[in-house]
Amino acid sequence: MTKVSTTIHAASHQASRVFAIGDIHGCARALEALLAALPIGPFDIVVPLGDVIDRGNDSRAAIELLMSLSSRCDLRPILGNHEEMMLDVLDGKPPKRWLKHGGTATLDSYGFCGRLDVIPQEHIDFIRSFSDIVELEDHFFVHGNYDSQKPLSEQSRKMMRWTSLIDHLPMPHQSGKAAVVGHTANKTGNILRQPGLTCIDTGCYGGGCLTALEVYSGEMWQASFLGKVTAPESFPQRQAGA
Ligand SMILES: [Mn+2]
Repeated sequence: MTKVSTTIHAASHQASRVFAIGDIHGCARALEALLAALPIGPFDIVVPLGDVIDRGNDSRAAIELLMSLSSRCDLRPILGNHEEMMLDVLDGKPPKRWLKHGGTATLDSYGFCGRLDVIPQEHIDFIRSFSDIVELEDHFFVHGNYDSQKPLSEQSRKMMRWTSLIDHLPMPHQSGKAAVVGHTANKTGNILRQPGLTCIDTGCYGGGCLTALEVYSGEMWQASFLGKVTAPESFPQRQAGA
């Protein structure tokens, strides 16, 4: 069943912002630099869009960074297809598919030497707490994709976490809410913006960068794999409209 975490964001609350963060994929150095640059306050909502783990060199540290972030904002992580594969293996499914998709890097970051219990239970509990969808008053957040004609509570696992925007570029959702997604990487660093849909996966693992977007202002922060941050004032096209 779809786990929708519904939060009605109080738009009148001036102190509250909503930051979405793209696919981290174990790039802990980029995440650490990005989090240090973001002006996150205790009333702000932060939505990592999933695929925190796999492929990059430090999934363990990426998970730890998010766990500590949860004490200083309203953190609402989304489950990606990579977390789904990890949890499937922890639940007893064969590991072949996960290992083939970057799971070995995650296991290495935990010092795996044959036993899955090297992964701390609190990390597993944290990942199990991730939502399929986070729904606010005017936006919703999902890892990869959606069926525009189905209610958010009826989206399929395959659509939410596995379907690329290259295979299915959806129309605006029937709810009228704007979607913010990751999963389909654009390694040029450009985010995809079209009516009702924004994709901020800029492929940090594999030559791109890690993007954070404040959804109301459109302000964007990006961190390179090595942690060099570009802040909103450095994006001239945004300053012009400010
Ligand atoms: Mn993905």
